[in-house]
Amino acid sequence: VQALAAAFPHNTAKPAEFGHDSALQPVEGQTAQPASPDVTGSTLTEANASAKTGAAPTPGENRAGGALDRVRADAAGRVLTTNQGVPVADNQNSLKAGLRGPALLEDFILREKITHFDHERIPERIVHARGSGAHGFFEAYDSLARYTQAAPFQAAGKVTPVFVRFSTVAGERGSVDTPRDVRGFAVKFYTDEGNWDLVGNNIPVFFIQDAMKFPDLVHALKPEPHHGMPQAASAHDTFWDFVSLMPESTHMLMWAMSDRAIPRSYRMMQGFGVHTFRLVNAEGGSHFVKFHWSPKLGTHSLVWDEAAKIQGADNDYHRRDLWEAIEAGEYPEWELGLQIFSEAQAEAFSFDVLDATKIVPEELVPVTPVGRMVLNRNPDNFFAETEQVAFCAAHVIPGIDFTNDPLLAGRIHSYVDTQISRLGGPNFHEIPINAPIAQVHNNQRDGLHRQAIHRGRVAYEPNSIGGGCPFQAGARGFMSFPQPVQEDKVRGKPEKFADHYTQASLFFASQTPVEQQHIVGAFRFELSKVTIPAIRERMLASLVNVHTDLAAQVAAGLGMAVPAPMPLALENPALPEVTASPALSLTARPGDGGIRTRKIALLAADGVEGSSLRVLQQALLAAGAVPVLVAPRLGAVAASDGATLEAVATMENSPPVLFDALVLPDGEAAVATLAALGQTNEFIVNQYRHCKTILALGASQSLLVAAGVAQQLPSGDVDPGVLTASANTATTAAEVFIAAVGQHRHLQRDMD
Ligand code: HDE
Repeated sequence: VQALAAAFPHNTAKPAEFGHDSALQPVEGQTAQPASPDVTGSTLTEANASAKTGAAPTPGENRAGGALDRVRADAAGRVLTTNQGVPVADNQNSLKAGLRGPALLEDFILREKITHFDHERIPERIVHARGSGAHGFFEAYDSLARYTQAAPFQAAGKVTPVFVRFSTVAGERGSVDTPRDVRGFAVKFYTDEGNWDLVGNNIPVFFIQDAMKFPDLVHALKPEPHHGMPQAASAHDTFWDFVSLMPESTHMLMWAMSDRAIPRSYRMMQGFGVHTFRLVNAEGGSHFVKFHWSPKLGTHSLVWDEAAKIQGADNDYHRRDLWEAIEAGEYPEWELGLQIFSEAQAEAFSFDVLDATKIVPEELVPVTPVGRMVLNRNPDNFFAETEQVAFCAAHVIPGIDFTNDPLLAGRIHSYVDTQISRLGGPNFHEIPINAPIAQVHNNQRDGLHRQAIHRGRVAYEPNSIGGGCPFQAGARGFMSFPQPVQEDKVRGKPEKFADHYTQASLFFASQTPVEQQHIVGAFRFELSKVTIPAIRERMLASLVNVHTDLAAQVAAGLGMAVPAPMPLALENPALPEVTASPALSLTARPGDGGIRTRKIALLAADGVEGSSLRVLQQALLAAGAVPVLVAPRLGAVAASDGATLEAVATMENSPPVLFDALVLPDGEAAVATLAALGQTNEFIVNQYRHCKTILALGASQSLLVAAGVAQQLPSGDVDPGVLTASANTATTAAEVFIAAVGQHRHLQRDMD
């Protein structure tokens, strides 16, 4: 550590790094070049194996950090220089012939600065352009050696560093965080045996079965090419034209129209590997596997009206949420679960496991928890890390292998190919965020932006001059599972792929009534934006095959009759093993009912009853929530007891959709001020419509009445999310309020 600290720049802002007044700081002017790309010695030996490969690291420690520290730059206390390290005397004025004279071509400082600036942007990802990333680690619960030799699963407690990027799919890099869309869930494991990327989504199936259709899908989904609209939205003609002609997309559409596509937070959504992969053990034995990530906080979503409004209130809603949670030390955590099954089992299933439009129901193959992932560090630089990270479905390690899923096959090609143009050449694996912590030695050379300085004259194999190095790993290396293949070359699909509806129906049938209503609402919204009636009708004809009620309710919303069902590609599909799977409902994973990191608005104005608000504030803080005092203006709010409260947000800059729950204050004067503001009504009405918890203290109950909010549900039952209390019972009220917020939403109230 001392050698590292002496040699490399440091980041003062982060714990466990080297502050600039540290004794370990390099001497001013001293050349501080990394001596070798290897932190603990140039070769992997028995002696340094543990330190290098992470056999027994401390939980929470991120070994990728060491590699990245070498390139982290910190200008604190440093002089401004050119890219050649030449100190710059004047960063305000270009070089001119006389104060009012022409600028001189000779001004290499100006030209370097402008030229670099001109090239600051790189192409955005063709899909998943908008995303947010974080560092963390994966920790295995137990050895899975009987199934796989994959490095992260070799011992209980083994820790592997990860970098994760969450994303939306359709929108451009600067688009919003809360459109209705699939979310990417890409995990890069920096394992002892090289990088393994599990490039998944928050939905376990996909729109298409064959990579051949991917460019068509994306062209249909992206803004229409003639006018570039709509941004980050599937609610338009070309998308629905395509999917209504592709019945294989129906199952995925059910998920995409469900609340899964509008998560409350990246921290509150599942992730899936989607394809069936293979686990291979040291003896060469193979099992099929499906990967599942489940969030510790439970799966929670927005409601559509709220998601749409958040697009205006905070474009960076999910990015901010992830960033703030990690900065606050509220590290998001997921459990990795595996569905492991044999090829013989797979043969017997009513569906084909090579078809990415199908799930393996959990009732058929249970999900076994095998480890946890914790994200505990924000990137230092968005571009260097989150933007330049290059995930690739082809990045597998010994012990993980592909199957013949034809969608996966196309992905194995696509990711490296796209990085070559996005990141400007074939050496993007050397960009620090992409570089493995396992050593890289091969005979690939040169290309744009080569970083490594290869020594010696040997760049071929076999060789004798270099002692035969680098040499093949043989049985220790990656060996493809020797699956026998002897077939005719064909373009086509196996028969089971043609069953487009059984699992779409299974999904719909497995939802709660409220979730079903949300799916109906989403189809209505999206199809109402379709301008060509024939497309709407075709889609309805497809939905009839999923569920007649679904089709009827969507048709009613569109003012259309239910058409005849779309003809089936497969008349008599195999009988499904299960017809309802509770695990498919978001309610299956409620979390622990806690309210950690939930944002709660406490409205206030001068004259507010201070003690009850403070009780609430303290109770919420103690429960790990984020109480935010919101007032008509920033700064001091004079409470009626003479105390001063500090408003950190205004009703103008922090609209109601940014909060998970609302507290209305006691105090006649404050309530009178709030009653006169239109925003107060919006706060109450939005929180109510979005099924959140509202607590009205004392005099503010009149605000509820004014907003037309009842404490009774239409069913006559008491609404558990509309609470009132007198200021002196604030302590008890806080407990009830916290329990109610822990419900996430009171969907009994669901209305619109
Ligand atoms: Fe991707 N996908 N994809 N995809 N995908 C990309 O790679 C592609 C698919 C996924 O945060 C691209 O680096 C093809 C399924 C994620 O950087 C590109 C096919 C799943 C991300 C690409 C698929 C995914 C991408 C664009 C069908 C879930 C973002 C930029 C054959 C299992 C990764 C890039 C990040 C990104 C190709 C289908 C997940 C073009 C050809 C299915 C999470 O290479």
